[in-house]
Amino acid sequence: MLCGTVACSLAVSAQKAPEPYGPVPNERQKEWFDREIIAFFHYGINTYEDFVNEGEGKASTAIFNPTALDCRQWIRTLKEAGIQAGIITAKHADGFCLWPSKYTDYCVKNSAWKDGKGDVVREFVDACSEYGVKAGIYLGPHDRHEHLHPYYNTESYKKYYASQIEELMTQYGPIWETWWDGAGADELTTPLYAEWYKIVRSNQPDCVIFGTKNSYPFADVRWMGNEAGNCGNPCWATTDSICIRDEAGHIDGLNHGVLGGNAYIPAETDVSIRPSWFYHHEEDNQVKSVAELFDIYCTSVGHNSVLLLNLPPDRRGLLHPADSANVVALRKGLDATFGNNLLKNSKVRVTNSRGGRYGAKNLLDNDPTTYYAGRDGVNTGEVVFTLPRAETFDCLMAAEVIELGHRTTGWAVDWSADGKTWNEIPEASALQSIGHKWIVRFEPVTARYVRLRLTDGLACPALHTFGVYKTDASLK
Ligand code: IPT
Repeated sequence: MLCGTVACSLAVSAQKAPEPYGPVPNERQKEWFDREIIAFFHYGINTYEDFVNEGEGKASTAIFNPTALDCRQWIRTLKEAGIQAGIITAKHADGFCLWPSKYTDYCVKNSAWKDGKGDVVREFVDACSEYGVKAGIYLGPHDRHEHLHPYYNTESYKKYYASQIEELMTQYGPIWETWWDGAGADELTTPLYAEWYKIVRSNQPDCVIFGTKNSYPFADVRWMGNEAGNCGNPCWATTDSICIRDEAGHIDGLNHGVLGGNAYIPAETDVSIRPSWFYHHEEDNQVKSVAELFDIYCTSVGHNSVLLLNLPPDRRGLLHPADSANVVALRKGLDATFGNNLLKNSKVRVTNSRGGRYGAKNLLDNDPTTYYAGRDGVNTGEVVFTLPRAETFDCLMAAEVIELGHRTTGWAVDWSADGKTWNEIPEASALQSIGHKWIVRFEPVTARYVRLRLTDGLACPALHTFGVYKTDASLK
């Protein structure tokens, strides 16, 4: 059709994609977000000491002697649990290296394991590549073993760490994430990290960097402020690049992020499936239950974050069956719950419609590449869903188009039996951030009508998913 009128050209331009608002994710951050759960493997010399999680760097290398180490078993578990990335502690704070580093004797080459010929990092990256899982590396910046040397100073340590990160970034194939723990690392200054950053970025352009404290200027992703899985509500992916450096004084910058912050540095949620970071058989009966893992999933992945879940291998060098069973059961329960959006066959009515390809039906099609958007300059609106019949649900999920930035800043969800009298869901009555995924759980309600109210925003709404769900019994 030829279209020469003003009205027609307006209609066409109204169907253009919304412009991004504020800071937006880079390619690394987008891919990181979509993986949702990453496994953390705390494994090393601490595993072979009695109840040590932060070794002093004095334990003898001889004690590192797994009897049945099999990284393929770890990664098979990830596959079963639908986890697509893993990070291994190549060197924790004790300084013991899981690979035969040229630059130290404090490593596997002086252990009894495989007569000193083994390389755990190699076995790990090989297993990851065999199963199509992304491999990440934690090279602890803090190193107590090096501190024991009389000639320790940060200048010599800079070179030592640089040589080691270079070994790991150049000899082990693609490294998908690297983790700069802030624990015990206060003396390591930003200029030191600047040197190390160059080595990571030049060798591994796609590597996501977890940074905090003094490594923060190089971070793709931030710490979220606690190790209990509790991301703030709200939890913005944007932060203020200054305040985040001081964890003690500005914990909110980590846990909540900063609305309108000048940098896009989303929160990563590190939490262990056991009380400790390293394996201790005394904790075999304290493995987090499926219900606890689901709680954590909802307050991490469901709070606009990525869950970095620690599964510490045992002294054999294998994942304990209790850990594996629960993480696999979590995945089954997640699929059973979120695989069934009870709104899927609803009629959808919307007050703020951009039109064209951006209709609100896109919220229900389970396709993150299609989305609902409002008109430019109209930042609020309502979407009402009429279900074919009343359904009972106890959970809801919304997802924004993260490429377009944080847009909606106030939202709520109501239900109705008759489409006239509306009831607030108390837990969903004054929500703020959405981002990659926002999940809310509540007492079950039975309703034929559901209303999503977008009450505040920085730009017109752009969401690719909205749903209500019934939590699978296996997660309770
Ligand atoms: C805490 C560090 O201070 C922080 O920078 C980050 O690395 C975090 O660990 C990772 O969990 S210290 C910890 C004892 C809370």
